[in-house]
Amino acid sequence: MFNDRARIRVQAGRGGDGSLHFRREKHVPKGGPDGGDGGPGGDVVLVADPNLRDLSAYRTRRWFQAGNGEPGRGALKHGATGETVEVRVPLGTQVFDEDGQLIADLASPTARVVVARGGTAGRGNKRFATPTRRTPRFAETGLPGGEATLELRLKLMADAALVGLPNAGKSSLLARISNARPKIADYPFTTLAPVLGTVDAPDGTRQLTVADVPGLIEGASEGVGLGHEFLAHLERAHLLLHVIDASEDGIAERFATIDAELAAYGAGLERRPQAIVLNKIDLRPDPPPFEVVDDRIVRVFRISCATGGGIDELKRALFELCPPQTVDSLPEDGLVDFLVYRPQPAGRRFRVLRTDRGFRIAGTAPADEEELAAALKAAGARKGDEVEVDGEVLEVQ
Ligand SMILES: Nc1nc2c(ncn2[C@@H]2O[C@H](COP(=O)(O)OP(=O)(O)OP(=O)(O)O)[C@@H](O)[C@H]2O)c(=O)[nH]1
Ligand SMILES: [Mg+2]
Repeated sequence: MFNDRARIRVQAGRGGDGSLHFRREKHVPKGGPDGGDGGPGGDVVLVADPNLRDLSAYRTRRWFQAGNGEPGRGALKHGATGETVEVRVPLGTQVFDEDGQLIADLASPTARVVVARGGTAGRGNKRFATPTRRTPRFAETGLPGGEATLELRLKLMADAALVGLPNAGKSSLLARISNARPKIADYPFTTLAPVLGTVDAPDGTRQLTVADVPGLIEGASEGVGLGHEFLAHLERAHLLLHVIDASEDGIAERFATIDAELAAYGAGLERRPQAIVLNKIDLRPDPPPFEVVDDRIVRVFRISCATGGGIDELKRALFELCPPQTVDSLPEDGLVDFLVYRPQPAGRRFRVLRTDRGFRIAGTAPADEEELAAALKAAGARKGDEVEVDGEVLEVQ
């Protein structure tokens, strides 16, 4: 099974609490404050991995939790940072939040996106010492880490993608030019899921990725056949290789059928450059000329996957038609490689401090009691503990 969608839940680590501690010295009843800071919580990071082909790993594993920061200790010992968790996803994975907003696009092989930020650590009491407050009897508690439910959707990254009716010979062509070994058979819908192949340049200096996508038929963009589910995988190909069986009549009509589906799907496919590949010329060595006039058509090839005729020329031309990608060469129709990170909602306007009697709220205490209760609970407060809010001592409910 090829899985191009998954839903995962991510939880970053909580920041470690600052330490409330005083130096112990002989003959000095209470030395100066020496409580160290906690360690920040670990992040959850999505990482693009060009070796992964789909999202099937996330059908069984859906929950990712980073490590909590460790608390600070006396003698100014700072807590260790919580462990970061990396979630590896195939190149071309897009990340959406629960409202369906795109938050990140892992479209480059080095892409890394923090999807849940570790909680800020609490500062130890040493940090709060001032000339007028030599013995601060409180320390900050750490903040909870971010959490989110994420929808992952893979849109394959390929330099070129093969499109065409079933049985046109798309998989045969991929097998001829690349390292991929897709299934080939003389019945329609042999290919049930996209296959990526790597094509080596004849001089060995470059490689291209070519995607073979299940055959399209009329109505594909509305869900007829198999192809519609996979049209999304064409979106990021720089060139479409439109494979047509040239051994039969009606080449221009079959071109138009597929082209109409690309246009109906939209998303830039209607503007994408196309190379026409007239296949099976062994069965009809002299196919009628391809006379469609269309400025998206960059080349017309005549090949036979059965005999290998025309394959070398096509392979060479592919490297000319798919120039090496640079940031400047990316077209403007949505093929951009971008990374967005939406920071967590604005930080809280208060902090929970741990005191030697219980807890204290510093800053602007929230008007919402539930928010306060949740923050206290996250800081480790239990029922009956004392909490000082705006100079008033309350009991945690
Ligand atoms: N004679 C001849 N047969 C070919 C040629 N190319 C492909 N075929 C045959 O055409 C049939 C279909 O080939 P596939 O490569 O599976 O076609 P496809 O476009 O991938 O088909 P789907 O995956 O079903 O969309 C197979 O029986 C191939 O052996 C060719 O150049 N000449
Ligand atoms: Mg196929």
